[in-house]
Amino acid sequence: MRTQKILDGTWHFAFSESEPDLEKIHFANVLSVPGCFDVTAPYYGRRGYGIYRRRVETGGPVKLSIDGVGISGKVFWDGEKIGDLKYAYMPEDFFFQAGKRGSHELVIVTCNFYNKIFFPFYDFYGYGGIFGSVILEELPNLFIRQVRINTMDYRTGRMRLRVDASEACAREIRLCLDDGKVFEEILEQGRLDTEFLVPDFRLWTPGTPNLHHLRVTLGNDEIIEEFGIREIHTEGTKLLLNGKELRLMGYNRHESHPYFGAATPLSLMTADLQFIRAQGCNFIRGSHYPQRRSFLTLCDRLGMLVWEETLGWDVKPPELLSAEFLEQQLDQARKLTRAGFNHPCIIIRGFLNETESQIPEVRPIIKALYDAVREEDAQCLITFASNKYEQDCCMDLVDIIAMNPYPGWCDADWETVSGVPNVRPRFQRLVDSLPPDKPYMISETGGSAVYGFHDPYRARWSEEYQARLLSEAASVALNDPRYCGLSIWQFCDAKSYINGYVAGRPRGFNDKGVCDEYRRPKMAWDALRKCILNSEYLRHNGGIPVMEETDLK
Ligand code: ADA
Repeated sequence: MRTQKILDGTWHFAFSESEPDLEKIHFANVLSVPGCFDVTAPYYGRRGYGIYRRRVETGGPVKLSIDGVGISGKVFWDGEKIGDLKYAYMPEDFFFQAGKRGSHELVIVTCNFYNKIFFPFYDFYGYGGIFGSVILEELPNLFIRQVRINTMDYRTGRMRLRVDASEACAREIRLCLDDGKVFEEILEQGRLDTEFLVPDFRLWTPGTPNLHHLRVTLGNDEIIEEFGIREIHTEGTKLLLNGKELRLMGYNRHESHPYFGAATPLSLMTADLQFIRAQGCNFIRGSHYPQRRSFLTLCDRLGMLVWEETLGWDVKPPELLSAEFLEQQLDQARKLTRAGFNHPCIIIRGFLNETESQIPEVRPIIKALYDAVREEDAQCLITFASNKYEQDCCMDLVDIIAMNPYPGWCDADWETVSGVPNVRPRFQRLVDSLPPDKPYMISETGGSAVYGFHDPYRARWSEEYQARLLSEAASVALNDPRYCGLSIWQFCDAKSYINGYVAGRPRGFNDKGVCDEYRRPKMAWDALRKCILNSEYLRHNGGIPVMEETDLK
């Protein structure tokens, strides 16, 4: 097995408002990795360069994995640049020669200035720092670069396997399944493309998240890949998981917490997902950027279905139509699909949240992104979340239609006592306008509530108003077979425009969470639990039970 060094811990740290000269940096402070420097004194809310340094005892060929940074970064090894971290939140692997065995210097320069991929108008805070683990693996000279495993037939346990080696060589490769069946194959030109059968296999579903393991041995290199056997596809307006109707219910979730920023610890992610699952939910939309590898592993093991998407929020022309923007989106889409390929939890891949999909010029962009993802992954469902509703002209290009309607919130009249009665008719008009032959889900809907604000009039921004609004939305979408899914905007309040009172972001937060930013549930959490308990959705959620009233005491 490979020697793995988890480099998380206390690193030396320096902050600079301008591009730093690595030779002149004085590392006067220390910070934790993972961690966001801008949620930590004395750097609260500051924009600039956060420079992290530590020493590593190693040598020879290595792989360095960084599970996301913000907003961008660069990596240096003994003073030499080994790579860029161009995209916020994107997991990256760097393969390089670490030099002679001994002590080496690793520097990661992060930068939280906005750029042409992460614009300041995005409705979520642009955190700076190292969001996920930094891991170094020592490699032999010939090593396994990537293993891809996907289900070909869930009825027989037939899987497809692709292994890529570091060199275009012809070598024997040994595969061992769940520590039992062994089979040998030959790599050709550094690649193996084959199929295999898993004996005594167990399917992966949300209620029974069974996983299998494949040990791959090539010369002196060996890795173990975890995978699940499951097939997702659509049939008319339905989603099918392993041939059975599947409906989705869950939340949009940001990686956000007042103390951790986007570098949320695994224990918090776990608590979030367990809380969501306790409602009987089976789905998370990872809005609006790549998810951490640790989060996806957690979703695989817990049985949570995931929509993963590239970074991009309401980008408009001219940026949207520029060749540079498209190139970056395509690059992100390919990288992300490859990085998450073996995670059975990812059933939907998306891009360009709320794009200008009502204008014909955007069709080739959607098509190109669709094709880029499809080229990497033949099975996942591909889509984007639209807010162009009846005007959207790209619905024929995706596998599942996903819309973000906000009736009862964005359309409520100032004088109207309540916008809740708008929900049902608006949802119905939208459904009536859709192509009749594709699955449809509500990828976002919601309304704000300030935690702890109660009002006998059920005024907007009160917990009472939000609970009524979301109950109405859920009672429609969870009981009508025309909807294959509902994902509420959003799981918890998340930091956004810090001076955004006018933009409807009092406290500097997007307050549409069903919990506040410290995960304290608002009234809507229990209201939704009750809706789920009595819904048709529950018969098609893949077998996740709802937490009982008695367990809530
Ligand atoms: C959009 C967007 C979300 C959030 C939401 C809101 O639908 O996709 O990221 O900004 O609006 O709260 O208004």
